[in-house]
Amino acid sequence: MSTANPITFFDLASTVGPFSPLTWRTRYVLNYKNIPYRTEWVGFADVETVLVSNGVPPTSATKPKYTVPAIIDSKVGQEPAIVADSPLIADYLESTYPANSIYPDGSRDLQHKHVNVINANLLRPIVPMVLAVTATVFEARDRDAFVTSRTQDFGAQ
Ligand SMILES: N[C@@H](CCC(=O)N[C@@H](CS)C(=O)NCC(=O)O)C(=O)O
Repeated sequence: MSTANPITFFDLASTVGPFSPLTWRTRYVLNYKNIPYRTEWVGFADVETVLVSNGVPPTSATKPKYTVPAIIDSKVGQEPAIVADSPLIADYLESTYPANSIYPDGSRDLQHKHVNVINANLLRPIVPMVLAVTATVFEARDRDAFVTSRTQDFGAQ
């Protein structure tokens, strides 16, 4: 594997380093597989602008349409692979870089089901409880954008 073309990994900028459980999913896979990457830190206020300008596809038809994590794998002599959405990124990295498998013993489907259960029963229910503390990890401009966005979504400050 060449280190001349590390994968570009889009993660959320903060004052405390990597903090998003969703972007950590991709960071863990990259680290576990020892795949060279460089992090492009994206302010919360700039997620859509930065991803659109890099040709990253939307992850949803509804708001938020553009989300991190996302990766660009620029391979010499080939079209770059541009992937968003943590489960799709995991599948892409596993099929492209099979060493240090993240799906041992045919466990892919079970792991994806597990993640779906965690999302529905743990992550989504605790979001309203962690919104206030999440806002504190951003620089001022991103914090303002986060508070505006989540106030619209959850109807309270
Ligand atoms: N289904 C996506 C969800 C990713 C997601 O929601 N990312 C958040 C950051 S943790 C985001 O980019 N939000 C942008 C916004 O709310 O505008 C995945 O698993 O990658």
